[in-house]
Amino acid sequence: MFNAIENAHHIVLIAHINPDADSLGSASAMYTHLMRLEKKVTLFCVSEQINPRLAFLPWFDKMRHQFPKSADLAISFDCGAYKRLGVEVTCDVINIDHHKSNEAYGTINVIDTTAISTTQVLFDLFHKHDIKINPKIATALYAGLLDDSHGFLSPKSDARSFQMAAALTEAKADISACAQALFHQNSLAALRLKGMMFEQMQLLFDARVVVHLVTKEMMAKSGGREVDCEAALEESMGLPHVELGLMVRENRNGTIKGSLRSVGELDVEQIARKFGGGGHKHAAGLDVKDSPIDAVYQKLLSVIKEEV
Ligand SMILES: [Mn+2]
Repeated sequence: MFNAIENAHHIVLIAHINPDADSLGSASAMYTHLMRLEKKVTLFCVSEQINPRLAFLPWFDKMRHQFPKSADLAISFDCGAYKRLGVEVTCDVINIDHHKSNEAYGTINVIDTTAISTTQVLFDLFHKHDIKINPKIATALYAGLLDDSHGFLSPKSDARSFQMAAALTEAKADISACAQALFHQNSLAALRLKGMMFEQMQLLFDARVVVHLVTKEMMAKSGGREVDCEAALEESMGLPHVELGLMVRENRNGTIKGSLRSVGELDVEQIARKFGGGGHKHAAGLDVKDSPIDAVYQKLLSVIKEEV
């Protein structure tokens, strides 16, 4: 993989559609490393609206939304499905990820499904190749670790996560900036949207399933963003008896987004896959085009009914 980087002239680092701290953090860390190698690098994401919470990540302002024609190597981060790149890539691709559902679409695939975050895959790679982790890289890697482990509260957190956190703290990661941006910062619009979501939330199947329907009207009235919806879904997973959570949202562009969460043995990735989506055992998502929200919701419910 580092050979391919060595031989490339113009490298594009791809964060997936609607990037999170893990995807963008990985790309940011690699950007810092490639700058040190004096490579021509472009940070790319097809989404023009990127969660402003992530603005603390190094090189956030370098993000471009036009795929550069002169690129001869692309590296994708945290991107399990080819379509999540949001662009047709004709050059070689290095696919770095931790999703079980990864399609291995890369010319080179570096996939570690035991890693809690893609930044952990990258951390291990840097470690293996004796690549020095400076404070910028440390902050970017820590951001992905903190977010994907839900602030180390996820049951997937283990000694390896804490060892990585310790190493990054020693490398001078700005851990308080990460905590502030990813877990403390809030917006009035996000809180209003959350209020509406809790108002219409329903408990089904003996209160083992919690469901949220988010309409375009709710989004418009609250002024909340698409990324704000997941927070309410995750909070509702703390209800007694709840084993599975579903959020179905109507996006501004008319597509429907489904987000699934589970605790314990339930595997929501299996459910998401039936709808062309993917993710992890306890957190998965899917996108549906040309279908009304109620139809998607009913179809999901009938699949969920079989699982719980
Ligand atoms: Mn991830």
